[in-house]
Amino acid sequence: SIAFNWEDPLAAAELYTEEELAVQDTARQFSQERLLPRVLDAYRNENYDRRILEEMGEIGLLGATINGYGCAGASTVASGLIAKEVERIDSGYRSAMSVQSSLVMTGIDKFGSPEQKDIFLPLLAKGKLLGCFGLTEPNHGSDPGSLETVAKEHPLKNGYYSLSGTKTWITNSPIAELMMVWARLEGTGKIRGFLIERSQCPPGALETPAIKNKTALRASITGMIQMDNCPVPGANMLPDAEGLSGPFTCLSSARLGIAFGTMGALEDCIHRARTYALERKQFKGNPLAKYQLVQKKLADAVTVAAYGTLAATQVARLKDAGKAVPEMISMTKRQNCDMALANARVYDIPSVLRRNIDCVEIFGGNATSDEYHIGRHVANLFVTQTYEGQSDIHTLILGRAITGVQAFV
Ligand code: TGC
Ligand code: FAD
Repeated sequence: SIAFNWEDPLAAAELYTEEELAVQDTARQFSQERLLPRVLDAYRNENYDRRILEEMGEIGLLGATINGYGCAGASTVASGLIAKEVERIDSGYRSAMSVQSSLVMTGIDKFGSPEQKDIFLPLLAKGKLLGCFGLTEPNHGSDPGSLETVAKEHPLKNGYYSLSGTKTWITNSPIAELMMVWARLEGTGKIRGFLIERSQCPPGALETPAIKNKTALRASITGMIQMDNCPVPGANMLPDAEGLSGPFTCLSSARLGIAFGTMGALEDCIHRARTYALERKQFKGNPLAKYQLVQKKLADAVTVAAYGTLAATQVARLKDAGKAVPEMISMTKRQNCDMALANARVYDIPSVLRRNIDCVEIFGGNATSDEYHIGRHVANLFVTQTYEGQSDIHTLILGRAITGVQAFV
C-alpha cells in the first residue's frame, strides 16, 4: 500500500532515472561517511581539508555533467542531487565543490580551447588540481559588468598578458592552484576569462590572502586574489568567452546547483528537528512533537523542501533538453535559498506576520550548541541567499523579464 513519506512527500524520486538515483546514493553515502565526521572541526576552526576534493574526484562527483576528460557525463538532475547530498552536510562543502565543478570546469568545458580542456579538465575532475572563480571585486559585487581588473599585453614577456586588480570573497582562492579570473581586456574593453596557474606566477605578482573569522561558510575557505602585473600566457585566455555571457553561463550552472543544495540543508534541519521534537519532553512528559505549533513548523518546512526539490528538478530537466532560460534558474535559486533560510531560522518580524516559521526554534537553547548542527545550517543559508546573485538581484532579473523594464541602474 502507498503511504505518505515525510522524507519525500511529493515522491520526487519517481522523477529520477535509475542512474540518477544511483548517483544520489553514492553522493549520500560519501557525504554521510566522509564529510559528516569532519564538519564540526572544519567549521569550528575554519579548516577545509583539501583532500576532500580528491576524494570526491575518486568517485566521480566533480564536473559530473561533462562528457569525457574522466567526467561522469551525467544529467543536470544527477549533478543537482550530488549538490543536495553534499549540502545536507554543509553549504561550505557544497560551495567548494560547486566552484570546482560548476564554475571552473564548466567554464573550461564551454569556453576553453582543446588544449586547455586536455590539460586542465582531467586534473580538475580528479581533484588533483583545485580551482577557484574570480568575478567579484571589492567595488563590484552585484554589478560585475563594472569590474576593474585589467588585462593588457605584457610589456616584457612576449605572448603573455599582464593582469592587475583585486578579487574578493573568492571561495577556495587561498588554496587554489588554478584561478579562473575575469578581467577587462585593454584595447577592446571586453570582459575575458584567464586561467592563472599559481605555480607559474612569480612572487609578489599573485597573492591570495584568506578572509578569516567568517560568521558562516566556515567549512569552506574564502579569500582574495590580488594581481600585480601577474603574467599569464596568451594560451591561457579562454578563447570562446567574450563579455558577461561567459561568467554568467557558469553562474547559471552553479545557481541551479544551489537551488538543489539548499533543499538538502533544509531537509537536514527537518530531520534533526523532527528527531529532537520526538525525544525532548516538556510539560507533563509530552514530547515537543505532540504540540500543534511544533507540528506546524515541521509541516511548513517539509512542504517547502518538497516544492523546492520539484522545481529544481523541473528546471534541471529543461536545461538538459535545451529548454531552460536564465530567469527559470533565477526563480528557483531565489525561492529555494529564501525559503530554506526562512524555514531554518528565526524570522526577524513580529510572529503574527510570520508565514514561514522555522526549525531552529524547536531546539530551544540547544540550537545554540554547534553539536546540534542546526545553527550552522542557518548561518550558512544566509550566505547562499547572498552569493551567486543576492535574492533581490534575482528579483530584479525576474522583474525585468516580467515587465520588459530593467531596474538595475
Ligand atoms: P545583462 O545585460 O543582463 O547581461 C550581460 C550579458 O550576459 C548575458 N547573460 C547571460 N548569459 C548566460 N547566462 C545567464 N544567466 C545570463 N545572464 C545574462 C546577456 O544576454 C548579455 O549578453 P550580451 O551578449 O548581450 O552581452 O548584464 P547586466 O550587467 O545588466 O547584469 C545585471 C545582473 C544583475 C543580472 C548581473 O550583473 C548579475 O547577475 N549580478 C549578480 C552577480 C553575481 O551573481 N555574482 C556571482 C559571483 S560568483 C559567486 O558568487 C560564486 S559563490 C560560489 C560558491 O561558493 O558556491
Ligand atoms: P553588493 O553588490 O554591494 O550588494 C549589497 C546589497 O545591496 C545586496 O543586498 C544587494 O542585493 C543590494 N543591491 C545591490 N544593487 C542593487 C540594486 N540595483 N537594487 C536593489 N538592491 C541592490 N564571488 C566570486 O566571484 N567568486 C566566489 O567564489 C565567491 N564566493 C563567495 C563566498 C562567500 C562566502 C561570499 C560571502 C561571497 C562570495 N562571492 C564570490 C561574492 C558574492 O558573489 C557577492 O558577495 C555577491 O554577488 C554580492 O555582492 P556584494 O557582496 O558586493 O554586495
